[in-house]
Amino acid sequence: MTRSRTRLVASAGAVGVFMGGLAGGTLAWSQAPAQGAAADVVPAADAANDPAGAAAPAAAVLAADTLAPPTPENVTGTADTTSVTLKWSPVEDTSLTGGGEPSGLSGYLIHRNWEFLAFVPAGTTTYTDNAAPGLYRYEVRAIDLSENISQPSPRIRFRVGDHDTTAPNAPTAVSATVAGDSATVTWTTSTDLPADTGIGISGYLIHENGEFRSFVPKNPALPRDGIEQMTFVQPLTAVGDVTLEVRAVDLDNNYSAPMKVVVRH
Ligand SMILES: [Ca+2]
Repeated sequence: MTRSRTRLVASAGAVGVFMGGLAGGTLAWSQAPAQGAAADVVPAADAANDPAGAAAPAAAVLAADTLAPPTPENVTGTADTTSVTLKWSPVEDTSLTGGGEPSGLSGYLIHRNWEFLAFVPAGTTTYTDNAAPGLYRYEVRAIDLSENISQPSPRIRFRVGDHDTTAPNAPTAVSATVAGDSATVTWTTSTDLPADTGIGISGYLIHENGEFRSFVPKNPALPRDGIEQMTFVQPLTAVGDVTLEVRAVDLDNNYSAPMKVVVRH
């Protein structure tokens, strides 16, 4: 069975755009339309009816590329009061064992807050999102000319607009038990505020009798701020009744009210 794939090839310098179709044993695509002309979509020859393949341009027939391109790496960016600019390292749609011939890179897919935002053609490795003030998470995926899509890059987060000046919620359910010269401190994590535009929790500050002792980073495996238990073993230096405090701090260094627990050491 041969399924056809059609591609519109725009004028020089532009990117090919897929119009759909399923991957199969043979790929074929259209001729380049004249600039400004309607796209001239030529279906692939049916191999069963045309065993010689005379109707299909030989140069356009490739073994199916069924493997995704590599995941974009080194995704970084900057944000200001009106936009986020992303950049990443270029991806090559390399030949991989068992995946057929590489079809070549089509470009990159930008997702923002888990929704598709933009397509960036191959050869370009930056994208500027002119976004309203708010908090945004971005992912970059590579897509090849056979519509294989890579895994997403690690998610990165930016806040557009003025700095976050609102403290997170305080942690709750703070408790501690002492063993030897350490206290095992447990708390329920915080959510950053404002709820929709807060820059996000950075971690937690531990104080002992009013003195800063430790910074405990938030669990990086937790993609969004959320409710979970955290545990940290804090060495104790004071003796007697010792007051431990846990504060949440956000990425703009706003910190919450302390939640206190007193232990005997
Ligand atoms: Ca905040």
